[in-house]
Amino acid sequence: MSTNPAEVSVNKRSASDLFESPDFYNMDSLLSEEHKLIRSSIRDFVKKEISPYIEDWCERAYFPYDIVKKFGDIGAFGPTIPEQYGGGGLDYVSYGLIMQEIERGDSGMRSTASVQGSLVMYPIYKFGTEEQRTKYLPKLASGEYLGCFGLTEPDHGSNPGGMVTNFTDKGDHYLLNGAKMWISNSPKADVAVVWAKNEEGRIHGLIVERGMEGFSTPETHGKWSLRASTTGELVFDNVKVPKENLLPGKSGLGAPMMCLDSARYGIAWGALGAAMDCYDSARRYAGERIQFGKPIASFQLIQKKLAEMLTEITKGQLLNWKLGMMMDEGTATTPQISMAKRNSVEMALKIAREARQIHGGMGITGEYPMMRHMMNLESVVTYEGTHDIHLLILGADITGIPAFS
Ligand code: TGC
Ligand code: FAD
Repeated sequence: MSTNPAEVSVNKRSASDLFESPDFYNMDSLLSEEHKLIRSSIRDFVKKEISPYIEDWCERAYFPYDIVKKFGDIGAFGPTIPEQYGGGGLDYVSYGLIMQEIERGDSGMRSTASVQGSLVMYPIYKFGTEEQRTKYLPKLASGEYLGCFGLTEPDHGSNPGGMVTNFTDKGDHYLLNGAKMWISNSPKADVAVVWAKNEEGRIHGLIVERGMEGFSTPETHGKWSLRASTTGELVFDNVKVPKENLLPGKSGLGAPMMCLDSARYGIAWGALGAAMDCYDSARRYAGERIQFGKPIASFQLIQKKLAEMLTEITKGQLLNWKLGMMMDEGTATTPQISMAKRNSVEMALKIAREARQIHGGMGITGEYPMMRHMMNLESVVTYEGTHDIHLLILGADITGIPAFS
């Protein structure tokens, strides 16, 4: 234990969440009063309900199920879904800001929220019947139900079009067989939006409910990343799915890909939040940590790190804000979303590593957030399309030549 007063005060201060967001280009001038209010209420929520506990949850690989109801109460589920179905009726910049603030707290917590909103509520709203919307959306919005999204399979990750999970028409119901892997929220989910092929090999979405015979959700253990998020499989062994549970509005791979557009957009903002948290911690620590008789912030190499971090964060803020505008206009394209997701996650990973270095040895402890963010971001750089798949999406857009296979 150090006897250096400066070091002790750093350790004590880091026990509480002092986060202040960088805004070097006055991005706030581009936000409405409502945007700022939403952001500050989610930030306050994170400081009170997530930051004090997150290190402990992650150490114990514990998913705090209570957070589901709390997210429902603050409107974190389905912010862009119309209010008549329990959603927030908000724009995409609001959605982005909510994801940014939650992931600033922890990527696993953001996963819980973005899966529910973009990958469960969105397809039910977009492709579901009025009965499906009324039956599921209000309960998902309030947090009474937790949902998950099953696209990835053990042998089909980057190539979801190759999926083998399938259903056959049995007259009064469908019979569903197969398995999904790496599914966020699955062990605790009440409902799953599952993508499966019919007898003609066409992909459809089905709503599968916990309790249906032959449906199980084994948990995936041993993750060194997203430890406060619960991940598992979805196993379908001759599950009888009522015909009214098929999402009729769209079929083909394009249907789940549209959901991914919305979720990847949220991740672009979320990862920016994680980067801002690491930068903020590094900036504060550099001002307080004394070496060679001076704060380490007075050394040029530390200033270089901080200056480069702020530059990348500012570029990311501008990119995300502009993308939010295009999402609201309905003009954002999949490659544009890929660029923002890819940019944010790579930037956040680099910033987490640099910020960790600024904290020296202290940076490897749970007293500061960088190692947790860094480990979480290793999932974020892989899910919702890997870093290289997004590069190939951009490459195909630039050249007109898909290089996936
Ligand atoms: P490709 O031939 O390009 O397309 C097949 C059909 O789909 C259509 N399509 C889209 N439609 C609407 N919006 C989009 N964004 C679309 N992208 C594709 C396309 O027009 C075509 O339609 P049609 O009518 O001509 O058949 O498909 P491909 O098989 O070559 O694959 C392309 C590729 C590799 C880019 C794509 O499959 C991909 O993005 N792979 C990555 C998979 C992925 O992202 N998985 C994510 C799983 S969910 C998850 O990770 C959740 S983590 C949640 C959390 O915890 O936060
Ligand atoms: P693979 O597809 O096997 O890829 C392995 C490597 O090969 C990667 O580096 C990839 O970039 C590379 N590669 C693959 N194809 C190509 C190519 N054509 N050209 C060049 N390189 C290529 N999925 C869901 O459906 N729902 C969820 O809720 C969900 N949550 C997740 C939560 C966590 C914590 C994690 C880790 C994953 C989650 N996923 C979920 C799955 C996630 O989307 C996949 O892991 C991801 O799409 C990659 O698939 P894969 O792991 O099978 O890797």
